[in-house]
Amino acid sequence: MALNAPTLVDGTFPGPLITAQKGDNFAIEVINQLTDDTMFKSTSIHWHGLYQNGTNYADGTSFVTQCPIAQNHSFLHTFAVPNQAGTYWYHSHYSVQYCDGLRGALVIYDPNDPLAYMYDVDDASTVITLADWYHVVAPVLRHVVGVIPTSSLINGLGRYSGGPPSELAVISVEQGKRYRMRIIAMSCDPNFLFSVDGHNFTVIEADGVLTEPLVVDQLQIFAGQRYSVVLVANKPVNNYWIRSLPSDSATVGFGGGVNSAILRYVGAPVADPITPNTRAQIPLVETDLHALINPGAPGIPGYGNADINLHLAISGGLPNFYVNGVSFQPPTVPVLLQILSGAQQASQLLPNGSVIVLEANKVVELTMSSTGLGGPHPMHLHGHSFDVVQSAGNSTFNYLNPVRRDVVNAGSNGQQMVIRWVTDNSGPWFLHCHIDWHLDMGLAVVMAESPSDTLAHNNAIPAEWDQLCPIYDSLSPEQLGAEGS
Ligand SMILES: [Cu+2]
Repeated sequence: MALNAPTLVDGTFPGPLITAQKGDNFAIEVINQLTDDTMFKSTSIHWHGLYQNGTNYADGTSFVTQCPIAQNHSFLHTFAVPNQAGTYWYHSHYSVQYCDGLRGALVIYDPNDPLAYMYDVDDASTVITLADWYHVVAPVLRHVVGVIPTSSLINGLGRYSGGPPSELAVISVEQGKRYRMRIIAMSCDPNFLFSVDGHNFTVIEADGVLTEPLVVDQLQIFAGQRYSVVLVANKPVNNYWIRSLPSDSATVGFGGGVNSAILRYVGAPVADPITPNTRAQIPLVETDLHALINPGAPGIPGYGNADINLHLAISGGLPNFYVNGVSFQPPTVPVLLQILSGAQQASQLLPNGSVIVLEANKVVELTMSSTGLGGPHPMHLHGHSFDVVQSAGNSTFNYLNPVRRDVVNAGSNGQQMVIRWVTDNSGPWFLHCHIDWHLDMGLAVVMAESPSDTLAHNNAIPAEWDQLCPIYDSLSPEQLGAEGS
């Protein structure tokens, strides 16, 4: 893929859909042709949701797993994805660069999907990306306190308050068919309330993990999250509004087709829908979602009964967030390079106070509580899915069959969430708020899994990776672009 003007993949927003079949090996070369001096000119690309077990160096996380790719350089990401299928995405993981457009969908299809009997159509036409859009570049916005997006885009199209009645995204369906819609929240900030007028739909996947089918008529999806839903086109031939109400935007409501796309049955006129917005009757509740395959959180059930019981407290707010009192600042030397160079203890690893060392093959139970402002915070862990044993705002625990995913809402002031995973993937993995502005304000830590095993576990690091830091570190301010300012 080529990154080019202004900050896009192959010149489109969202970037091109990457598809694969379950079990495929990936080889993706990122070619950095960014030239716009008002934006960031270095980059790195993260493949959101893919575990990268044994290929931590290909995770694409600037200053955690690699140095950024400099302008006019490239980096080949080779990795395997055994045993994962579902809805993923890719985006810049360099400062707040993805807010300027560097984001796209990635879908791994399973030829033996156990839920394939539920739908007839699952292709590029049923991928639905929800994004926020800013009319000011990210390197400027990151210095503005209290940024809100100008508007939202569905599959790259949308209208904004005071703007022209531009074209909207159209999802075409044939009456009688069943569609697997893959909904991806690739926003930098807002979560979205997603619904389709006149239609219920059945959730079957959360963040790349199949769920027991659950019928809803609205879902809230946080930045970084994905859902597959089956929509049955069994209503009269017509146009219906698809609604995606952002939690935060300068463009509010649905007047004039803002925050909307069109579900158009074959045979319906080419016209905007006139369907009314109705109150949700059965909105998605996260605790009603259950992993379909091999359900159950790892380890001994019961709060505090894991091998490693961690508590991270989010505090602060604008302009700085803290995790257990420390605001994350990217280190100069990527954490992976520090580990490969011999640093193994938390006390040796930078940034000081932001790296948590975990022993290998242990069950981790992480509680994240929030006392700061700016929530709800969608927290994303690289390198794993996790079981959500307590959802924010919910007092009950579920160790038997909780939802398994890779981004979870940690809630707002006074709330907490609890997740579990197994440390079976040696390497440094970022845990951060997926509101990109919050990440930039320090809402992140690094989980360094078994540093003493990292070299052996990641044994195919290419020579090209070694060159990223010397090249990046030698860049002039002009070559850096706006981040040099
Ligand atoms: Cu946040």
